[in-house]
Amino acid sequence: MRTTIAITREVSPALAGCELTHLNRVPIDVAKAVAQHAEYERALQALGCSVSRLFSDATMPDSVFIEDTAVLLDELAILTRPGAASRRRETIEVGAALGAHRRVVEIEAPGTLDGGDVLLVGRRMFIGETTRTNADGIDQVGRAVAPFGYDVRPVTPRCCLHLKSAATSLGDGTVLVNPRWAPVDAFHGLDLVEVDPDEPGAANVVHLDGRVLCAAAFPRTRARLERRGLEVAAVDVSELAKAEGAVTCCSLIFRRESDVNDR
Ligand code: CIR
Repeated sequence: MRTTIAITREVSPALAGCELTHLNRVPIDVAKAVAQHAEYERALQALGCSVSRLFSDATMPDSVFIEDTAVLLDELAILTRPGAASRRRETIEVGAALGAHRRVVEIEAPGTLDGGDVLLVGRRMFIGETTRTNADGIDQVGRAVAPFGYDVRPVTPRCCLHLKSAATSLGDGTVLVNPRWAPVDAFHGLDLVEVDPDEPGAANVVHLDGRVLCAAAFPRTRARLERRGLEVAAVDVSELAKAEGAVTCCSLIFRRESDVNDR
């Protein structure tokens, strides 16, 4: 049986001191966030993932959003240099954990990259140039992945933190998008599914082998996905959303190396 690994990271006791870009700061119930995060991990297990959780502490308020610290490909792992200076120390333990699974390459200064800006659709790798990810970071990714045939395409999302706030893959060349935030012209040739207009944040979903995990806050978009025949589970991540996080941000999902090599 193939093994899919999901690495998650504890909710920091300092979550309330998180970075915020597009949201106003409101009180966050950290205990509730911890409980929601545990539910999220159970949902990943229900999708077939083997979940492994890294520790956190009060020095890294945003550590639960582990997606931003790395990009996992079958061939290698890219350890990012997060755009927010407060988040850079998060990569230390993530790099150590990933070394057991992949060759690890690191983004170097002056490059910056957040994993939330990297959207892989087949061999097309769209990378958002945002407040977190700069052109140098994108160039470094391009050089690292060129030997494996990935086609890196820089794009510019609008009005949101990361590219994957605006668009995520549903597999088979299909992308869930908020057309007001996503660079839809760049997605020419792909099959686009739009979020419900009343749910602008709904484009961020985890897709795994034909099944989808979405935030419970977006029932109308969920219904759209179900009408397309997708099996969709929902998880309440309301406290994490107050820290500008969504469902992809809370895990690094990848195939076990031996399964990759078995193809
Ligand atoms: C931050 O601003 O870095 C965190 N408060 C939220 C990060 C969310 N990450 C993601 O969407 N990939």
